[in-house]
Amino acid sequence: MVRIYGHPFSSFTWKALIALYERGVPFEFMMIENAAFVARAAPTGQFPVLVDGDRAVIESAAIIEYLDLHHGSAPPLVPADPRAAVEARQMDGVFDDYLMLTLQRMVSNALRPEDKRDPHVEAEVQAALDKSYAWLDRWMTGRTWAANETFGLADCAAAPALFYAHWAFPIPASHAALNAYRARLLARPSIARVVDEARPWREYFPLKGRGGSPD
Ligand SMILES: N[C@@H](CCC(=O)N[C@@H](CS)C(=O)NCC(=O)O)C(=O)O
Repeated sequence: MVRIYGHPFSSFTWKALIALYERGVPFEFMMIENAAFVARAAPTGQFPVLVDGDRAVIESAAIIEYLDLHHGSAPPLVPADPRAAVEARQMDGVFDDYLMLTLQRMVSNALRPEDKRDPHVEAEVQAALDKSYAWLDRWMTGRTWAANETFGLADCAAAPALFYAHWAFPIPASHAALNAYRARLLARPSIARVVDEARPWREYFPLKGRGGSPD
Protein backbone atom coordinates (compact mmCIF):
# COMPACT_ATOMS: atom_id res chain seq x y z
CA MET A 1 0.00 0.00 0.00
CA VAL A 2 1.31 3.50 -0.75
CA ARG A 3 2.08 5.89 2.09
CA ILE A 4 1.55 9.62 1.99
CA TYR A 5 3.53 11.84 4.34
CA GLY A 6 1.95 15.20 5.07
CA HIS A 7 -0.42 17.05 7.32
CA PRO A 8 -4.23 17.16 7.06
CA PHE A 9 -4.19 21.00 7.22
CA SER A 10 -1.49 21.44 4.56
CA SER A 11 -2.64 22.79 1.22
CA PHE A 12 -0.17 20.80 -0.88
CA THR A 13 -1.01 17.63 1.05
CA TRP A 14 -4.65 18.25 0.08
CA LYS A 15 -3.68 18.16 -3.61
CA ALA A 16 -2.28 14.66 -3.24
CA LEU A 17 -5.11 13.47 -0.96
CA ILE A 18 -7.77 14.69 -3.39
CA ALA A 19 -6.09 12.67 -6.15
CA LEU A 20 -5.89 9.58 -3.92
CA TYR A 21 -9.61 9.87 -3.11
CA GLU A 22 -10.59 10.60 -6.72
CA ARG A 23 -8.72 7.54 -7.94
CA GLY A 24 -9.86 5.30 -5.06
CA VAL A 25 -6.30 4.42 -4.07
CA PRO A 26 -5.93 2.86 -0.60
CA PHE A 27 -3.13 4.53 1.36
CA GLU A 28 -1.61 4.92 4.77
CA PHE A 29 -1.45 8.50 6.03
CA MET A 30 1.77 9.39 7.83
CA MET A 31 1.69 12.53 9.96
CA ILE A 32 4.59 14.80 9.13
CA GLU A 33 5.51 15.17 12.80
CA ASN A 34 6.53 11.52 12.85
CA ALA A 35 8.55 11.60 9.67
CA ALA A 36 12.13 12.66 10.09
CA PHE A 37 12.99 11.30 6.65
CA VAL A 38 10.72 13.86 4.96
CA ALA A 39 13.18 16.54 6.03
CA ARG A 40 15.66 14.92 3.66
CA ALA A 41 13.27 13.81 0.91
CA ALA A 42 12.64 17.28 -0.58
CA PRO A 43 15.20 20.06 -1.04
CA THR A 44 13.85 22.10 1.87
CA GLY A 45 11.99 19.32 3.62
CA GLN A 46 8.61 20.15 2.13
CA PHE A 47 5.68 17.82 1.93
CA PRO A 48 3.71 15.88 0.72
CA VAL A 49 5.92 12.90 -0.06
CA LEU A 50 4.47 9.73 -1.57
CA VAL A 51 6.25 6.47 -0.81
CA ASP A 52 5.56 3.44 -2.99
CA GLY A 53 7.80 0.52 -2.08
CA ASP A 54 11.33 1.84 -2.29
CA ARG A 55 10.35 4.83 -4.42
CA ALA A 56 9.71 8.28 -2.94
CA VAL A 57 7.95 10.89 -5.06
CA ILE A 58 7.96 14.57 -4.10
CA GLU A 59 6.06 17.55 -5.53
CA SER A 60 2.27 17.36 -5.41
CA ALA A 61 1.80 17.59 -9.18
CA ALA A 62 4.37 14.85 -9.81
CA ILE A 63 2.65 12.69 -7.18
CA ILE A 64 -0.64 13.11 -9.05
CA GLU A 65 1.00 12.17 -12.35
CA TYR A 66 2.62 9.16 -10.67
CA LEU A 67 -0.75 8.00 -9.31
CA ASP A 68 -2.25 8.32 -12.82
CA LEU A 69 0.42 5.96 -14.12
CA HIS A 70 0.60 3.42 -11.32
CA HIS A 71 -2.44 3.44 -9.01
CA GLY A 72 -6.21 3.55 -9.30
CA SER A 73 -8.53 2.93 -12.19
CA ALA A 74 -10.27 6.30 -12.65
CA PRO A 75 -9.57 8.39 -15.75
CA PRO A 76 -6.19 10.14 -15.47
CA LEU A 77 -6.12 13.50 -13.71
CA VAL A 78 -3.59 14.71 -16.29
CA PRO A 79 -4.87 14.02 -19.80
CA ALA A 80 -2.97 11.27 -21.62
CA ASP A 81 -2.85 13.48 -24.74
CA PRO A 82 0.18 15.75 -24.22
CA ARG A 83 -1.52 18.56 -26.15
CA ALA A 84 -4.41 18.55 -23.66
CA ALA A 85 -2.03 18.12 -20.73
CA VAL A 86 -0.52 21.55 -21.44
CA GLU A 87 -3.70 23.24 -20.21
CA ALA A 88 -3.86 21.06 -17.07
CA ARG A 89 -0.25 21.88 -16.15
CA GLN A 90 -0.71 25.55 -16.98
CA MET A 91 -3.65 25.87 -14.59
CA ASP A 92 -1.94 23.78 -11.93
CA GLY A 93 0.90 26.31 -12.05
CA VAL A 94 -1.49 29.26 -11.91
CA PHE A 95 -3.18 28.00 -8.73
CA ASP A 96 0.08 27.02 -7.05
CA ASP A 97 2.17 30.03 -7.99
CA TYR A 98 -0.31 32.91 -8.16
CA LEU A 99 -2.63 31.93 -5.30
CA MET A 100 -1.07 29.41 -2.94
CA LEU A 101 2.51 30.67 -2.91
CA THR A 102 1.33 34.28 -2.85
CA LEU A 103 -0.75 33.51 0.23
CA GLN A 104 2.22 31.67 1.75
CA ARG A 105 4.12 34.98 1.78
CA MET A 106 1.43 36.38 4.06
CA VAL A 107 1.41 33.25 6.25
CA SER A 108 5.19 33.35 6.65
CA ASN A 109 5.06 37.02 7.52
CA ALA A 110 2.33 36.43 10.11
CA LEU A 111 4.39 33.66 11.73
CA ARG A 112 7.34 35.97 12.36
CA PRO A 113 7.73 37.72 15.70
CA GLU A 114 5.69 40.90 15.55
CA ASP A 115 8.72 43.22 15.41
CA LYS A 116 10.17 41.28 12.47
CA ARG A 117 7.11 41.47 10.20
CA ASP A 118 7.41 43.21 6.84
CA PRO A 119 4.74 45.93 6.76
CA HIS A 120 4.57 45.86 2.94
CA VAL A 121 3.61 42.22 2.55
CA GLU A 122 -0.13 42.52 3.17
CA ALA A 123 -0.72 45.18 0.49
CA GLU A 124 1.52 43.34 -1.98
CA VAL A 125 -0.30 40.06 -1.42
CA GLN A 126 -3.70 41.74 -1.66
CA ALA A 127 -2.71 43.41 -4.95
CA ALA A 128 -1.39 40.17 -6.41
CA LEU A 129 -4.48 38.21 -5.36
CA ASP A 130 -6.80 40.91 -6.74
CA LYS A 131 -5.17 40.47 -10.15
CA SER A 132 -5.26 36.68 -9.96
CA TYR A 133 -8.89 36.58 -8.83
CA ALA A 134 -9.91 38.83 -11.73
CA TRP A 135 -7.92 36.75 -14.22
CA LEU A 136 -9.36 33.50 -12.86
CA ASP A 137 -12.90 34.87 -12.94
CA ARG A 138 -12.48 35.57 -16.65
CA TRP A 139 -10.87 32.15 -17.19
CA MET A 140 -13.68 30.31 -15.38
CA THR A 141 -16.49 32.13 -17.20
CA GLY A 142 -18.17 29.44 -19.29
CA ARG A 143 -16.08 26.65 -17.77
CA THR A 144 -17.08 23.99 -15.24
CA TRP A 145 -13.56 22.79 -14.36
CA ALA A 146 -10.28 24.65 -14.65
CA ALA A 147 -8.83 22.71 -17.58
CA ASN A 148 -9.92 20.35 -20.31
CA GLU A 149 -13.58 20.50 -19.21
CA THR A 150 -13.03 17.58 -16.90
CA PHE A 151 -12.04 17.35 -13.24
CA GLY A 152 -8.26 16.94 -13.00
CA LEU A 153 -4.87 18.07 -11.76
CA ALA A 154 -5.69 21.78 -11.97
CA ASP A 155 -8.79 21.33 -9.81
CA CYS A 156 -6.76 19.40 -7.22
CA ALA A 157 -4.54 22.50 -7.00
CA ALA A 158 -7.43 24.96 -7.15
CA ALA A 159 -9.33 23.50 -4.19
CA PRO A 160 -6.81 24.25 -1.42
CA ALA A 161 -5.59 27.45 -3.10
CA LEU A 162 -9.09 28.95 -3.33
CA PHE A 163 -10.09 27.59 0.09
CA TYR A 164 -7.21 29.22 1.97
CA ALA A 165 -6.89 32.35 -0.17
CA HIS A 166 -10.60 33.12 0.16
CA TRP A 167 -10.45 32.54 3.91
CA ALA A 168 -7.80 35.24 4.33
CA PHE A 169 -8.55 37.50 1.33
CA PRO A 170 -12.20 36.98 0.32
CA ILE A 171 -12.94 36.69 -3.39
CA PRO A 172 -15.10 39.69 -4.34
CA ALA A 173 -18.79 38.75 -4.76
CA SER A 174 -18.70 40.35 -8.22
CA HIS A 175 -16.47 37.47 -9.44
CA ALA A 176 -19.48 35.23 -9.98
CA ALA A 177 -17.76 32.59 -12.12
CA LEU A 178 -14.87 32.16 -9.70
CA ASN A 179 -17.15 32.00 -6.65
CA ALA A 180 -19.37 29.43 -8.39
CA TYR A 181 -16.30 27.36 -9.26
CA ARG A 182 -15.11 27.47 -5.65
CA ALA A 183 -18.54 26.30 -4.49
CA ARG A 184 -18.47 23.48 -7.07
CA LEU A 185 -15.08 22.38 -5.78
CA LEU A 186 -16.23 22.37 -2.13
CA ALA A 187 -19.26 20.24 -3.07
CA ARG A 188 -17.09 17.53 -4.65
CA PRO A 189 -16.89 14.50 -2.28
CA SER A 190 -13.08 14.14 -2.44
CA ILE A 191 -12.69 17.83 -1.56
CA ALA A 192 -15.42 17.90 1.09
CA ARG A 193 -13.52 15.03 2.68
CA VAL A 194 -10.15 16.83 2.93
CA VAL A 195 -11.90 19.95 4.21
CA ASP A 196 -13.60 17.89 6.93
CA GLU A 197 -10.44 16.03 7.88
CA ALA A 198 -8.66 19.36 8.37
CA ARG A 199 -11.30 20.92 10.65
CA PRO A 200 -9.53 20.12 13.96
CA TRP A 201 -6.58 22.35 12.92
CA ARG A 202 -8.50 25.43 11.81
CA GLU A 203 -7.54 27.48 14.84
CA TYR A 204 -3.88 27.24 13.79
CA PHE A 205 -4.42 29.16 10.53
CA PRO A 206 -2.49 32.35 11.27
CA LEU A 207 -4.73 34.42 8.95
CA LYS A 208 -8.03 33.18 10.38
CA GLY A 209 -8.92 36.47 12.04
CA ARG A 210 -9.02 38.57 8.86
CA GLY A 211 -12.77 38.44 8.37
CA GLY A 212 -13.00 35.82 5.61
CA SER A 213 -14.81 32.56 6.05
CA PRO A 214 -13.48 29.15 5.03
CA ASP A 215 -16.81 27.61 3.97
N1 LIG B 1 6.01 22.54 -4.62
C1 LIG B 1 5.68 21.75 -3.48
C2 LIG B 1 5.27 22.65 -2.34
C3 LIG B 1 5.12 21.90 -1.04
C4 LIG B 1 4.91 22.82 0.14
O1 LIG B 1 5.11 24.04 0.09
N2 LIG B 1 4.51 22.20 1.25
C5 LIG B 1 4.35 22.94 2.49
C6 LIG B 1 3.11 22.41 3.23
S1 LIG B 1 1.63 22.89 2.46
C7 LIG B 1 5.51 22.70 3.40
O2 LIG B 1 6.17 21.69 3.30
N3 LIG B 1 5.76 23.63 4.31
C8 LIG B 1 6.79 23.47 5.30
C9 LIG B 1 8.05 24.15 4.91
O3 LIG B 1 8.06 24.87 3.89
O4 LIG B 1 9.02 23.97 5.62
C10 LIG B 1 4.56 20.76 -3.86
O5 LIG B 1 3.83 21.00 -4.83
O6 LIG B 1 4.44 19.71 -3.22
